[in-house]
Amino acid sequence: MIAFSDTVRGTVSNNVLLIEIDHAPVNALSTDVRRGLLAAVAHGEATGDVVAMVVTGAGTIFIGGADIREFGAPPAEPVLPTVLAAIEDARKPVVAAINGAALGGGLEVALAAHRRIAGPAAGLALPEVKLGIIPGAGGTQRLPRLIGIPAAIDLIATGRMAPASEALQLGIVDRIESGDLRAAAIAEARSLVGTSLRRSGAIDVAPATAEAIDAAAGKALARARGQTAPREAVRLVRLSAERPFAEALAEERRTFLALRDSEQAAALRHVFFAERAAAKVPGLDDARPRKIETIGVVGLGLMGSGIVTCALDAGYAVIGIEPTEDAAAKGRERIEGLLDRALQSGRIDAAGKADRLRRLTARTEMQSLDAADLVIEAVFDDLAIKTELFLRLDGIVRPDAILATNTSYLDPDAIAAATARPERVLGLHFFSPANVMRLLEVVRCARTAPDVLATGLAVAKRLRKLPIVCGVTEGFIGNRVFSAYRREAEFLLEDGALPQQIDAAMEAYGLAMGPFAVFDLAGLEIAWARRKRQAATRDPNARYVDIADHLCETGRLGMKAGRGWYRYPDGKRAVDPEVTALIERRRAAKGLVTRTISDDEIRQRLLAAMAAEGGALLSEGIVARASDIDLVMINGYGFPAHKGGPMFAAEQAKGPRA
Ligand code: 3H9
Repeated sequence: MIAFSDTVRGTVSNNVLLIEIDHAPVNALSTDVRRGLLAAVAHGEATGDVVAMVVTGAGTIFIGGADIREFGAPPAEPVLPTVLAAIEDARKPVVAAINGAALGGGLEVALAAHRRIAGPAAGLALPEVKLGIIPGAGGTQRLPRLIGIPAAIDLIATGRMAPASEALQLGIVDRIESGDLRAAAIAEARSLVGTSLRRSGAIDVAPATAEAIDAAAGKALARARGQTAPREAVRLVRLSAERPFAEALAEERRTFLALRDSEQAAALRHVFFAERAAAKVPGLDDARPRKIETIGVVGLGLMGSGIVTCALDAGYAVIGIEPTEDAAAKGRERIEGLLDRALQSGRIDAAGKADRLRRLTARTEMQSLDAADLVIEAVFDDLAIKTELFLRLDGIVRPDAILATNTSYLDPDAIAAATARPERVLGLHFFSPANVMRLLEVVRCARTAPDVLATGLAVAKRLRKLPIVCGVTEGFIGNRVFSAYRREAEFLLEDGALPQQIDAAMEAYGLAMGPFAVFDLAGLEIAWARRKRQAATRDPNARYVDIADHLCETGRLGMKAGRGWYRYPDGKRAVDPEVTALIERRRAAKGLVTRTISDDEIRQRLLAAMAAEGGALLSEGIVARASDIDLVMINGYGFPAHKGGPMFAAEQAKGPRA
């Protein structure tokens, strides 16, 4: 065994140097790994007994990409392009044995090799755009040479993962080996000795029509609003057909280095590490999750059927409950409808659908929940209904079963108090549509036992959700921050801005929809009902904007009603002079003096309002860290990830500390 560095070692087998990267947890390409790889290739080239080389990863990952932790500092030598040039230019054959995920710089290593063999579980991606950057070591130039420009645009500008089978079909890998990958790669490397080596950089880019390229770019960029990196990725892939390899590589590198230091990249890196931090929940080190195989869901409406569908996707057996046969049948139909959509989009096949339906029972007898390990209620958000339900469930489910409420606004501690075992109760606040939205607020009630919380997190992970732990407060994290945002948006109306100006300012910032468009989409009646409930206890000295109340009184309840803050001729949002007149009337009735409000002021005030509410949540101990709030707003409320979330944006706005 030869140690080329602390993280790269080599063994010679059958005159082939097997170079293994062993840098837990994901074999990221740290300076030490790059140094080791370069030394290994030089050793292979210089050693007479070695006829070829194989590069592979230790463990279940090939290479997880550049070491993201090094991105804060200037690149250290040897930089990855130097290492890859050494691999590609080697006189002796180099084969990549892709044993698992090959991501970013990891896939670029494989692309520089002369042949690529993948294990069946490998996944290949250039996910750099998700970090606000583009591949910086030849990915935008070598990949189109292997698979053509349209396919390369699709992969690089979206960052999506291609499973091994697709990578084979596209031509990224040369074959899939289900048996002993290393042995197969060593044999393959030997078979290349004395042959003319296929160097990716020397391949001519396959011609593609302008229409095909434009179509691929249009599709890939459709969801990249406001983001720089996906556009740059498209530009660079196009360049592969227009400029010599070396020249285009230099342009790629320049772009990579500029983007790496950009605000968007800093924000997206923050999001990446925020997601990893969110998984670490204080006080759960010794808690072991309970085994969950059967999930009961009470209520098969829109929310309940979404929850059921994602539980079925995750392999659970599900018992769905509705009070009448008719409602149970309708619930089942709704779930089948969601599965049909997944079937049509190719996400599941017919066998997958049949398997999911086999695991589903839709019943009227609550008693059948005695078989459930976890019951999630998704019934009407009313305290009396929910407490009564929990009282009943408490008498039906096994003593070790867990009860979860999906309430959005009610006090889960009050719901838990209806049971004899409040320690087995927690909140699982799903977002609608529950089978699509990644966010899940996991509510730790006053009495929730640590292993119950740990189970909630384990279930969330299996459901492929992003769980954020939160304490009990009205509206939890997201709705509380959103309420502050709503309140400030309404203040802005009184101060002189109009809904369309506020929405346009926030959409220019990167939100898919401004606040008033969102209110209309969600419907105005729930917030109206809440305001009416709160009227008696509202502080008479607190600023209160009554424009929305007047709007609701005229039947303008949002998009479903055809009118709200906007009108919707042909379903499209249009400014309504009636709303403008109403706003002006309410301002006049209060005797307010209005002024011109700039778009910058709108953005600054709305962001500050969110950050201030986030600060309150932190100081009340409702949430463990500011970055958790960012993740909630990004994944549940459409805050642009490339701005890092409201807490991150507020910190950035303060500028560098002295
Ligand atoms: C790039 O390659 C640019 C090049 O083109 C340019 C070259 C010049 N670096 O996610 P997990 C840590 S850009 C450093 O929980 P999983 C992570 O923080 C890069 N650290 O595991 C966590 O640490 P901790 C392109 C990394 O099994 C631990 O590993 N690559 C990196 O669920 C476990 O992570 C990507 O964007 C990294 N690259 O998933 C891939 N990756 O325990 C990003 C992970 O201290 N990574 N860590 O919290 C992933 O997608 C997933 O981590 C992966 C494993 C699928 C690999």
